[in-house]
Amino acid sequence: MNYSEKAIVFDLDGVLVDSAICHFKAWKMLADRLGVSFDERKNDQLRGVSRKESLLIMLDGQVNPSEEEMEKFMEDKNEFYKKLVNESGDALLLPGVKPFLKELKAKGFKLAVASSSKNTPALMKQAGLDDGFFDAVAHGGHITNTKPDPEVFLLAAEQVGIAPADCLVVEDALAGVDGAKAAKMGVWGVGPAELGACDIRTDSIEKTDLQTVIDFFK
Ligand code: B16
Ligand code: MG
Repeated sequence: MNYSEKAIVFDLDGVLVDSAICHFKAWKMLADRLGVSFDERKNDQLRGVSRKESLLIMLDGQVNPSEEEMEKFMEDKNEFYKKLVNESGDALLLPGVKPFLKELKAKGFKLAVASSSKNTPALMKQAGLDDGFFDAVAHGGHITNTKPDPEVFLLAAEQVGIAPADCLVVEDALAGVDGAKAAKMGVWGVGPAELGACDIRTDSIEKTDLQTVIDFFK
């Protein structure tokens, strides 16, 4: 069977690339500088949400900067984040991703990326995913409302020309799972976070059978 009328819509950070740890370290650097408490549990609330919302969650009302100061904080965090991503080199790409994408493509699926991150183009380039793997890429630079709003998922579906009901979203964050559900798409949850009810739930792309994805569309 050919699945050219179906799409798999991938989140980027935590699904295709291992940049979540770089976000954590960069926010931690800023939090330490500002004397704000920040740990992995608080960091979990930042997964999938925008840079500005992440800053507000990190600050947690412990510091109340002006708009101008917030812009500077976000710039500093992003510079440190980009440096960490750059240092991670080839390790940025998560294991098993490219072979799985090739298997899906061979079955005819349309493939898209839907990420909150404005760093998406640079990350995809570094991970070697900018070379014909995807039919569409929707990211934080294209949208007004970030996850859990469905905007980025609906944009990806529109770009590949597939109805939302025929899309399956791969996500590692609760904000993304909620956004995919709001877009009326199927949800495949990966990674360690508590994601609530999902149509498919696996540890990672590497630890997923192609048949599990195919069965979802049957
Ligand atoms: P940036 P995703 C999200 O990417 C990250 O999970 C989240 O931690 C980050 O705050 C957000 O992108 C914005 O990223 O600061 O690079 O624009 O999971 O939607 O691929
Ligand atoms: Mg993610």
